[in-house]
Amino acid sequence: MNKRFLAECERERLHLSGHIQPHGALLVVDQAARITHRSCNFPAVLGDEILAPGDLLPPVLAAHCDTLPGQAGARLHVRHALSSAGLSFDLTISRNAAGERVLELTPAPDDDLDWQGLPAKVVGQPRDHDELAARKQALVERIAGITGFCRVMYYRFRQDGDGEVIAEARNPDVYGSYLGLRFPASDIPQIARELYRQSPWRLIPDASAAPVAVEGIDGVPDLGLADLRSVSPVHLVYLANMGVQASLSLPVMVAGHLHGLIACHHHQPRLLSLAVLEAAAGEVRTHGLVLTAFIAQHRIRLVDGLVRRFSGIEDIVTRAGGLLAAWDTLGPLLADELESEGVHLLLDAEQVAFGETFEPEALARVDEWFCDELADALWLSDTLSSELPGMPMSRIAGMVAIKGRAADGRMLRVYLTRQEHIHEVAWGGNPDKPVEHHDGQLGIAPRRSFEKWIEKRMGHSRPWENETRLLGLRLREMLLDVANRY
Ligand code: BLA
Repeated sequence: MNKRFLAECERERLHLSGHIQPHGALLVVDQAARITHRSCNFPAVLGDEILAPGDLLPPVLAAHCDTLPGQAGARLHVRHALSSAGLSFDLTISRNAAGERVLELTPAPDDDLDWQGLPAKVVGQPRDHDELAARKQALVERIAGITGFCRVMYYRFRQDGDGEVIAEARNPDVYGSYLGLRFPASDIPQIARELYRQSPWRLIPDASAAPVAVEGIDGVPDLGLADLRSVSPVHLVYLANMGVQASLSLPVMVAGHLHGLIACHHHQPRLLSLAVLEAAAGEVRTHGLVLTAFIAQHRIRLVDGLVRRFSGIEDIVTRAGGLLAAWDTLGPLLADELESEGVHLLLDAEQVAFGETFEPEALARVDEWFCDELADALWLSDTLSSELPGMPMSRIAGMVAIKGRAADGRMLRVYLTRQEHIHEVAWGGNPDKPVEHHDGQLGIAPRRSFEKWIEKRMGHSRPWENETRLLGLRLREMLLDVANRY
């Protein structure tokens, strides 16, 4: 992947585009309720409401503004806040990073929710992973029902930043399926994810609509959290290549992190009212809380059991009279506890091994690097050959490395291993971005085809679990403790 060109995507200052999408009008006001900026379409959208930079905000809007909390990122929705030129307008007010208030007025389309015929809402806490998966499927079906979008996907981010579609509801007459496909991290730059983390939704009702400039007294206002914010030109090409005219993304949040997006596509322009957007965002927010509770429950049980975990090891070592003497029982037990296929234990120059382990040359390189070049007491990887400099060829691709010095000065190292797991990954199009000329310059471009593209993935083991670090640290503590005694 071309790193130099990819950095371009992270440089686009999305919040300072100085433009909005044309389906609504926008005002920025200062602390004294004076208008500092407005979108050029303001008169056209609002009919006879001619407000200009320098004017005071009219009382009907100022009253709503006063109720907005003071912290940056605060947000307020008012349905049918204003009527003008025979139209009713929804109002969103948000506070940007500079402390200014950003007002967005959008005509309220006459699409009030028809709850009849919607797929049922499943409530309560899922008990296992199967029930959780069913819940994700039910969620995308319900969001499709609420929004009327033609393809609704549960797009989950992986630890490596790539993402995959794990549930999908779609109209098969309009769209093909992306279910099970993976997409590279670079499709959604970090800078955009940060904005989605802070917003309840991102709606692009018409990807081919021309943006409108925002004019003002001085400078370009921060529109990062404004839903009307104009869309990155690169992303507009992406949507066009996907055959998407309208898109909606709703963040799935787990403990403050962006866990995924509910990504919705439509083949025609599609504008939603604040009422519909709030209903959809509410369902996704609730799902995020259910998911957080599910993950938290698992983690709590693990932490509660941690003190007792590995306590059997102590007895085994005591009976045998030392770590190395206990190896016949200890080796398989350690491998099993961390779901690894092999394990090495080294105490100064002495060493024992069990299961699928490193070839001697590879072990020597791993040991030299981990002991001499790395400060960390615990390190793990599922793609050793690309992360460990000078690593010789090996069947082992995954490792948890643990080290510590016993009280008598002996150096203890434990390497838990996983073998290379060669497998196929189905991507939504070739994930390597083409580099193309645009505006006379070479730059990165979205791919043209999203047809399934199979990669044969080498050099990776099965990924380590989220809990592996915690278990590894506890294991380290316990092993050093027994090493000190025997
Ligand atoms: C934004 N990219 C996005 C968004 C999604 C995706 C969901 C959020 C905006 C939206 O709702 O449309 C990507 N959409 C996907 C993926 C799926 C999907 C993975 O449906 C899978 C099912 N994109 C590129 C390149 C760049 C890039 C090369 O391909 C950068 C040079 C950038 N993507 C990019 C930018 C945004 C974006 C800048 C922000 C758009 C905005 O909010 O203005």
